[in-house]
Amino acid sequence: MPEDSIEHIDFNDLNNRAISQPLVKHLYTADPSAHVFNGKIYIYPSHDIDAGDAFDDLGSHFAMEDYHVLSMDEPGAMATVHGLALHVKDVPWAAQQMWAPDANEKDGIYYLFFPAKDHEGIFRIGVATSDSPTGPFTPQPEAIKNSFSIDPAVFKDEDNSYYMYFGGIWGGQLQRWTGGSFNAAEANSPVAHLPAADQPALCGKVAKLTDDLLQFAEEPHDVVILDEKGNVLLQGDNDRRFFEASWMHKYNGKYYFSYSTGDTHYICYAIGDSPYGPFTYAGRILEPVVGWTSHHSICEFNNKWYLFYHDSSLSKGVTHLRSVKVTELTYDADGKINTIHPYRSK
Ligand code: FUB
Repeated sequence: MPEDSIEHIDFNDLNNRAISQPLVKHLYTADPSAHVFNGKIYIYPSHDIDAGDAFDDLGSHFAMEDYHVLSMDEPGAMATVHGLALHVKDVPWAAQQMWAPDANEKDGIYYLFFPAKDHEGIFRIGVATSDSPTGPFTPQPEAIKNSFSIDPAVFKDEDNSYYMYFGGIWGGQLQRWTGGSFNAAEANSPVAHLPAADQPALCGKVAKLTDDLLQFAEEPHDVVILDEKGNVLLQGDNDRRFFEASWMHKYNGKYYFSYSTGDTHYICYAIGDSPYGPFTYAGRILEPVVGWTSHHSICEFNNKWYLFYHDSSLSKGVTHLRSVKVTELTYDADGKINTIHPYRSK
């Protein structure tokens, strides 16, 4: 929901109409990546703070410094906020802006994947490990080699391969890498270097991870999204094209790639037959929430599916002070996801 409409919102009314309430209220959390480990739900969110940075279209006001993991016995149960999982000051290569993380598990080791700006102001993606799903996590000394941009989401396929989906335009810098190296020109413009509106949209990325989950095993591939006629989505198709917040889940043998459309505030999805795609646009999962960003994850628990998402209702619309929520997600008989409206109509 765009910021300019926030002053007209009656937040008491909105919170009464919200389909779900914040999982925690004593700190702000966002960008929830949910996983089930050992029968319990673990949520890896951003930890939103107000660091006083000016609002801009590069997202400088998202000045997060650390991560705390949440856990729940089941959806609807009370969420526990665990201690410090990782702080930017303990990551040698990172300088600032600990944005949306994800996690996964392999052979009893838990991996936290996170983006941050390095000491040159370039977003990279790092890995930190722990023997506990709640951390504390020990970071690798360097970011993943050749990593760039933001919003890592690590998907474990049924053959035990792990894939990282990532990328985000505007402040996420994905458009600065189209020439193969970082383009620092017009540093204050969120849209410089984006394709023209009638050109194929910039794609999110996917790369298989090495067996130790610490590096890319291959050059990242484009996550191509096609329309119903098999044409690639165009950059000007703001209601459907990729912006940020990748997620992957599998349902009935199909790969569901979901993402945020950013400046149009939708969570959409596209379906494919391989983790690499191509994916065909299939619709909206979540209509706009209060706050500029929308970011989600999807996970199955006890044969039901859940959407974890965030909004800025608790902070009364402050874009960078968000709260994680959860609601059930359902499919129709054809495997299409039923669109979720985050607030009941009046
Ligand atoms: O939380 C900072 C950024 O906002 C995330 O990386 C984006 O996905 C958006 O939610």
